[in-house]
Amino acid sequence: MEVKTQMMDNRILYVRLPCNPIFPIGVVYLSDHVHKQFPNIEQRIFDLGTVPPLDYTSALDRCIDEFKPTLLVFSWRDIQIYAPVGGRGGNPLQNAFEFYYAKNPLLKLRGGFGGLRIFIAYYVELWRNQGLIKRGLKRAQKYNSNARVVVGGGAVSVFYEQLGKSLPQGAIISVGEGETLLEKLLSGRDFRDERCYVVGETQPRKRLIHEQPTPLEKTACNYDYIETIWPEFNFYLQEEDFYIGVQTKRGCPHNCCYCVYTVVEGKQVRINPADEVVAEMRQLYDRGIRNFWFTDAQFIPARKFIDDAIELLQKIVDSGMTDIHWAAYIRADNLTPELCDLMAKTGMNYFEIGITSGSQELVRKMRMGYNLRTVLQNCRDLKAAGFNDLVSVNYSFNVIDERPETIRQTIAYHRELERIFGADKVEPAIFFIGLQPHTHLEEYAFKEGILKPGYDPMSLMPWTAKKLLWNPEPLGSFFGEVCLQAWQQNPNDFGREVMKILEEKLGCADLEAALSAPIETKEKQLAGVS
Ligand code: B12
Ligand code: SF4
Repeated sequence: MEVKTQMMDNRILYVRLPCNPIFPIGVVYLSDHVHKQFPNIEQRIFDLGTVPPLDYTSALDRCIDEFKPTLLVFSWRDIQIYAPVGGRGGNPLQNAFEFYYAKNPLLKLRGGFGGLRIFIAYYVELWRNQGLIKRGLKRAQKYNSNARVVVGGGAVSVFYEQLGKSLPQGAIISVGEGETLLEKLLSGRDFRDERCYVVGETQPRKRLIHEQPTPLEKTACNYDYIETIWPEFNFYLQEEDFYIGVQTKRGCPHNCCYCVYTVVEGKQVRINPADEVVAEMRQLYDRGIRNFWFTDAQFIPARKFIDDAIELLQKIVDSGMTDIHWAAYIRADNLTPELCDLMAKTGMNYFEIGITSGSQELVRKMRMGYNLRTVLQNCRDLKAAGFNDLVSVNYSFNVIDERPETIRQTIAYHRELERIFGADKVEPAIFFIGLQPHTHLEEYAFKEGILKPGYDPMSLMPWTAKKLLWNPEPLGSFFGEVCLQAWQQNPNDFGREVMKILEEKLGCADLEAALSAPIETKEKQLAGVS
């Protein structure tokens, strides 16, 4: 199908598909970029994250009838729901664990029912979103028979291969950042060299997701313009506890075995100029925003980006925005005392460290590139710099080669973090890895015969979900029981309870044992799978 749309005739409607009300930074950036390239194109943002579920279809219809778009840009943020917290329709991890591991038949039954509820909610959501895309396109074609649809966003980037089967013919499915794809599409150029494919026309190229994104110099988002195309913008300004997204860089150079960010965003780190980031924050600040989430895959991806982080934070200080707070994913191995000072001074009041395990041996086997000793030292520097807020430490047990000994090491490590920050300030977030396509862990699962190529990573069928919710035997049932006990004993402080039970059952190692990893190459080590 030849795409030659007159750029002046384009009317673009950005539809953020239903989602918890997280600021829709993706569509904001896309529409800002398009406006900078094609100032005369009419655009509108429509965020279904702010619409009650019963009104989704009628609100979408109304918006299309009113705006009559020629191009529909659907942004789909998340699909996967395995989290140790109450998600949409219940606590998915708890239900799955009750169903898989409970010995008590009543609990198993409850897990089964809870799981069924989540299973239904998950498929209803998938079908509903696909339905909204089809419906939107059909309706737009009533006004413009050439109307087209492009679909992208976090969820699409992860599941682009699967989604092609259920989206309308001619839909363009996009992986990763969408700015240059839209730019090419709107100027009538061939866009097929971008990370995308057209449903019914081409199959996704092999390793499409591993292709590098087209370089792009990011400038401050123009919120004066955004508020003219987004009638509901105020929704996010009213609630004081919203953390509004600001991106300071793209890309992550690491190889952590379970992580797909590094391919979605690419390994090449591209820094947004500090002045532009501050100018963007200033516009939000002037609209009353005080909480920012730096939406980077990692705020400090490696030591060589420390200077960039320092420059940005120093410019925030110089800007006089002294009463703000910010949060981010932080690789705490990449801090210096100077950076720690600036982090505390600029109001960082929450961060997540994804060390995954407190055992240096396992951290190495998962290819995470962390030195746990350095992380501890940097955390001490951060505390000394005056950081006195919440740290969420993400642990995922049982990823690879977990043993009682490595669990004891994780406990020792966590207790040391508690000594540094205070036990009430360090929140152990216990995740189980949801296996994602295009990761080293997926390759490992193929190699070990746990999954077969061609499996459906979006399936929530109990037999597939049990494998994707990574918790293999021999320790799988043990962790299952520990988690069930924790939910029973202290559901509101699940993470700390899990740590407590593990320590009661297995004890705590010497910190030194956690920090030193004997160098040995084992067959199972992920470093061998490439
Ligand atoms: C930062 C982040 C968070 C922060 C968000 C903070 C905030 N206030 O914004 C926090 C920690 C809160 C978070 C939480 C969750 N997150 Co999160 N998060 C991310 C992360 C790292 C960046 C997202 C981001 O904002 N990027 C910056 C913006 C500019 O990019 P973007 O929105 O993706 O948009 C760009 C492109 O996607 C594209 N694009 C977007 N839409 C469209 C549309 C079209 C047509 C086109 C062409 C392009 C396009 O262009 C945009 C501009 O370049 C991504 C991973 C990643 N590296 O992308 C995961 C990610 C989005 N999260 C994900 C998930 C699942 C969640 C949770 C649901 C986890 C959970 N199970 O609890 C929760 C949601 C919590 C809730 N309350 O509902 C998944 C979603 C995919 C999936 N697996 O289903 C991702 C992709 C991670 C992953 N690989 O699994 N998250
Ligand atoms: S887990 Fe973090 S550091 Fe590792 S590859 Fe992913 S984004 Fe990068």
